[in-house]
Amino acid sequence: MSKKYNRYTVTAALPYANGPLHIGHIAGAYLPADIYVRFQKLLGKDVVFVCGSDEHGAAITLRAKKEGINPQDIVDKYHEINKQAFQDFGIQFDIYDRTSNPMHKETAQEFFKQIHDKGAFFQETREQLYDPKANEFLADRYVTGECPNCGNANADGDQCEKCGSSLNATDLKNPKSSLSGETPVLKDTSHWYLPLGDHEEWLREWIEKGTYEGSQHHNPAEWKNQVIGQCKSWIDGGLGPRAITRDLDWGVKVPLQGADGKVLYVWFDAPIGYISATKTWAEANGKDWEAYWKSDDTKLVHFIGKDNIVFHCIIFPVILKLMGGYVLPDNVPANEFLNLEGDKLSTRRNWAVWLHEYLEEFPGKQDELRYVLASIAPESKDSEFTWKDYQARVNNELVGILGNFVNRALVLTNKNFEGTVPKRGELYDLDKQVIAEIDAIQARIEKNVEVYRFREALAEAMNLARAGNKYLAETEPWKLVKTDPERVGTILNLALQITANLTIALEAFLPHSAEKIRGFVNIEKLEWSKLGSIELLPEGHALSKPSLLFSKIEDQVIEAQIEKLKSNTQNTKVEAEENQEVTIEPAKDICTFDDFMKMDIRVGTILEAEKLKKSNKLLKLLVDTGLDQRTILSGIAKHYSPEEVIGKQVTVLTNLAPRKMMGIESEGMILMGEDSTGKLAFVTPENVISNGGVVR
Ligand code: B3M
Ligand code: ZN
Repeated sequence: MSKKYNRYTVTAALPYANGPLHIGHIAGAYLPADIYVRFQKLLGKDVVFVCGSDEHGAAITLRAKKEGINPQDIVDKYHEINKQAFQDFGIQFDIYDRTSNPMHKETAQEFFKQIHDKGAFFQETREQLYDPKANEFLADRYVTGECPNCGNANADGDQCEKCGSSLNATDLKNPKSSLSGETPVLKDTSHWYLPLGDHEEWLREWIEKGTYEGSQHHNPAEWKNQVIGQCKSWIDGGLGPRAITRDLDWGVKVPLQGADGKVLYVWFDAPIGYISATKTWAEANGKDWEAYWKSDDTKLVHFIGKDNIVFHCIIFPVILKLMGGYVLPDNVPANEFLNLEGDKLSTRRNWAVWLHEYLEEFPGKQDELRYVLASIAPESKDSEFTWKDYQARVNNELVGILGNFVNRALVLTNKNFEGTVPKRGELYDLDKQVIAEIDAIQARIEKNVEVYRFREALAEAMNLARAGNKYLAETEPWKLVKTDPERVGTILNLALQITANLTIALEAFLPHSAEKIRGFVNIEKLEWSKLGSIELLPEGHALSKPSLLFSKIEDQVIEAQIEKLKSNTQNTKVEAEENQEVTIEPAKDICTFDDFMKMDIRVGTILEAEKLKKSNKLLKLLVDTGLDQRTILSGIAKHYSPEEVIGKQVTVLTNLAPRKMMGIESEGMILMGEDSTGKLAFVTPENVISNGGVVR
């Protein structure tokens, strides 16, 4: 089912203006969004690309308290730093707004007031955590403590950075106030609540079947498994009422009498920031903002990281439905997490590659980082950035494949045909083969971009350069110059057509390089529809002098970055683990090949996951083993939350005799590696393969 859309509203998660951006933010949401928007604009679509600073919430006020300045100074500082970094990196938002703007406050208050006046909230006085020393109620990030789901000792009051689950501050074990370090006490306070449970039925229909208000809204098969899985897990777990106001003095004031000292919960107001930003953009560009949020021929796509799924797939859709007349997202292609050099990226521990620092230390190398992050993006599972891999991809792929091809095509033409496109003569098999490659590239890229598979789409674009290199290697024009100049002309004509095609194929991914190559072949930006043509450069067309597209990254540059990372971070966690005494379990008796062959070990995918009320060790999993879908109980609940494992490919011993635990039949075993320090890890295939793949 592909609905007809005339307009696109694309949003990227509003980064908190309490710190700089790192490569995890870029790979998680902003680069995929930018590629998708550039692509749609290449196709001539009507698109608005919206983002901006998320400037409220405890994440901001905490930072302000720590730095001894007021929240407005914090957001002013980081709004500018982040806005500039996005711009310098080439993320082309149509507007980069901020939620401290009056337009946003007005819009958020209007949303709250309208929904409140419909009676959709209820007000209640409940016990909240209160810091007796700081004399303040503790919202969300003002509290840290042990995550009840995964045991992370540093979970925030509203969200656990480790397992992504969303929490209420009172859920935390051994809570500590981030203001004074004191143990908070419980104290009564009144707030407004959104009874999410009232919306369970339509939310479940919308998530599982893609239907909404009686018609087909979108195709759930186009949504990522981990997004659907996390939402189902949330809905199955019971959608409790959600407090949507807070006792804070920084934020959007609650627009009601008797609500002094109360502001809107940041996750109520922030997503409305997409709408207020669209309003501001529309005003400045003579557009009708409502067309981008209220016409059902508008495709709304939210680009986010997996820790924001519940807010974009459950809470914000409920708010939009309660407002009435707004479109719901056609897709929320959330990415998983990017890790860095074997550890999680962390602002707190300064274990990060900061975007603004990269841009300073690698001037003019935006596309190198775009290429590497797009190539390793955590689209279906967490992935890893290492500086060694960055160097290898730049040197072997950008320099070795793309740069090398473009350079050879241009240098040979400049040298043998005075820098003009030569005549194309008779075509032989090798020519026809490469022409077929050129012709096929458009569909290959399109089908991947439309389903948010940007890694594959970029690989397809690079395959055009690979095909060009292969063509030159097989035809060897440099050997024919003296004996058959006409043949050389034909070969270089086609090589130059490939070069011009690369400017279209790469535009959405490597816009700076596409522009440089356009300069080399002396053409303007070409429409997407021209991709695949071998008539882009007419005979006699004058080329420009080429220069090197990319330069190699030297070892010492990488070594310096790794040193910098290590010296920057206070990563005691890794040091502590490294110092822990590791003992090795004694080897077991020899088993025969026949013994091993009795075990039927398969690759499978975890479709659903939930905690068991009566056990803090077991997770109940629904696993697609390729043979079937089955329930397996796994003793990993202390190490992983349900949200973390959904969508993960795992190794399953499928013919283990079924056994009943906690009254539930468990059919098989998920294979895990566990060392003597108790550290646990899944045994997963290196690449995604089909479920049912046999482990031999
Ligand atoms: N400010 C990003 C985060 O959780 C959060 C996104 C808001 S999107 C409306 O870091
Ligand atoms: Zn957790």
